[in-house]
Parts: sequence; structure tokens; C-alpha cells
Amino acid sequence: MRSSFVAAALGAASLTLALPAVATADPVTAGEPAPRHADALERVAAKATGVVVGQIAALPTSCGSAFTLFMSAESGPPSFTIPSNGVLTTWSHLANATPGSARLVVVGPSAVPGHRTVLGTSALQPVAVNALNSFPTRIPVTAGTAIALQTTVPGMACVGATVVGDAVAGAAAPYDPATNVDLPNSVAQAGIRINVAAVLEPDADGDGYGDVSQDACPVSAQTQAVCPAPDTTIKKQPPRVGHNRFVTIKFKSTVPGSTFTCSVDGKKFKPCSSPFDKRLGLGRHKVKILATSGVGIVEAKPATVKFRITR
Ligand SMILES: [Ca+2]
Repeated sequence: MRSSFVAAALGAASLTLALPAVATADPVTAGEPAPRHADALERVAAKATGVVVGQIAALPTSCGSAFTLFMSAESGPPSFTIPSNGVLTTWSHLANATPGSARLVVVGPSAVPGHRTVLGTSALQPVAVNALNSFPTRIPVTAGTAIALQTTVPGMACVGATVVGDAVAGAAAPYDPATNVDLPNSVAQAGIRINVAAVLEPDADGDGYGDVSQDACPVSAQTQAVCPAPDTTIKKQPPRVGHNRFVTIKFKSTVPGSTFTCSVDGKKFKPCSSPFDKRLGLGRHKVKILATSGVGIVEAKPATVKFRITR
């Protein structure tokens, strides 16, 4: 197995393709800026951005077999190791002239020396030949795991960039990462990198959706739709100065399905609902009402009702 892979890589120079200019640009970092979310979200969520893991080959190299390959050694950046917990949301591969399919694979350590354990896989994607291929995906990942690549047809561009000190390892077909989590290192090649990159996005709410492009509500795991912060509006309140010690306040949240807590005269916020009825003593009073949306987004600033009860 080792010899077939080495032979393929050694013979690669003559198979290296003259690719269009666009293919030489880093396809992921040169892309459109990450989409931003609605204004309401800006107030409640830290600005999230994606990072690129791995490296597309500027000059892809044909491989002699259909392989699933991972990096067994890395001498420098960019790394194929995932730097932080999150979700892989896009992956890219620069295809050569050989038609076939490719798959992004996520691998972690194995109890077997040299092997890797397959932790996640994208869908198997047919590639457009002689082109940069980028595919959406959604693979939750943890820091310290790494991206790997499966190609399904001999002659596809499983590797590319040559870097002294790097090495790839893996297995040839019929090994299939979709059905076998034990990825062996029956093939190996030094001085080269696998031809794959992926975008890692944070996942602050741990819902398995990338917070930049897949999750419009990264502060709540209960939804991926836009989650505006609620705002309480007062519908009815006591007169500024009045005699009635039985007080009624009616209020509403801008976000349907919200719950409320109320604080009377600086005391602790307690669950409440509209109408809020209370008997109060003479003097000045202040009631604060705070809404929490159905997905757990708390109003930024409570609504406040001030009034005075006199004899
Ligand atoms: Ca998320």
C-alpha cells in the first residue's frame, strides 16, 4: 500500500495541472466576508467570525489510489488541527482533471498507534474538475481534532502543497471513513500536505450550528432563527400621584411568548405577569419589569413605573 502511494506522488510532477488563476488564490480566505446578523443580535452576542483550518493545494497532485488521508506530521502553519471547539460549516478542495467524489473527514486520536479515529464526516460530494470546490456542511468539532480528506477515484488530487517536515498518512479504498471509524496508517508520504481546508465557526450556545453562517441566535440553543431581545412596554399604570393603594400595571413584551420578572421598590426580581396587582403603602414607589423571551434572551434594561400614593 505504501509503495503505491509513494509511486503516485513521485509521479505527480508530470500530472500537475495548469489551473486557472482563480485556483491559486486561497479559496476560503479570499471569499466573501462572513454574513452578519440582524441589529438585535449585535446587542446580545459577541461578534463571531470563522477561521480557516487546513490548506488548499495551489498545485494539486494526483494520487495513485482512492485514499483517505490525514496529516501525520505538521511542521508549520496553516494547521489542519482544529484550534477551538465549534462547527465546520464549509469545506474546500481544489480538484484536478479526474472526476470523482470527495469527503471532508474529522479525525481524532486512536488507541492504536499511528491510527486515527473518525469523529465526523461530510456528505460525499462529486467534484467539478479543474476547479475549486466548496461545499456547505455542518460538523460539530472539538479543539485538537483535525481535518482529513477522502477521495474516491484513483488520479484525484488528494495532496498538493509540499512542505518539508510535513507528512500524510492514511488508507486506500476500500477503506471508507463513512462506515469504519478506525482509520489506519497503511500508506504514508513525507513532505506533502492533504488538499483540503474547512471553515471553523464558533458555537457559543453549543447547538451544533456555526454561529456565523448557520445560527442567527447564537445566545440560545433553542433556536437558530433570529432571536431579538425583548422590550417591555407599559400599557397601563397608576397615576403619577394618586390615592388608590391597590395598584395595577399592565405590560407587554415586543417578543411574543416572553415571561416577566418584577421588582418592587428595589427588592429582588420575582416572576410576575400582566396585569400586575399589588397593594402598596403610602409614599413613592418604583416597579421594574423585565422580560425574558421564550428562547431565554433577557431584556437589556427593565421598564420602570414610578408613582406616589398619598392620603
Ligand atoms: Ca450555535
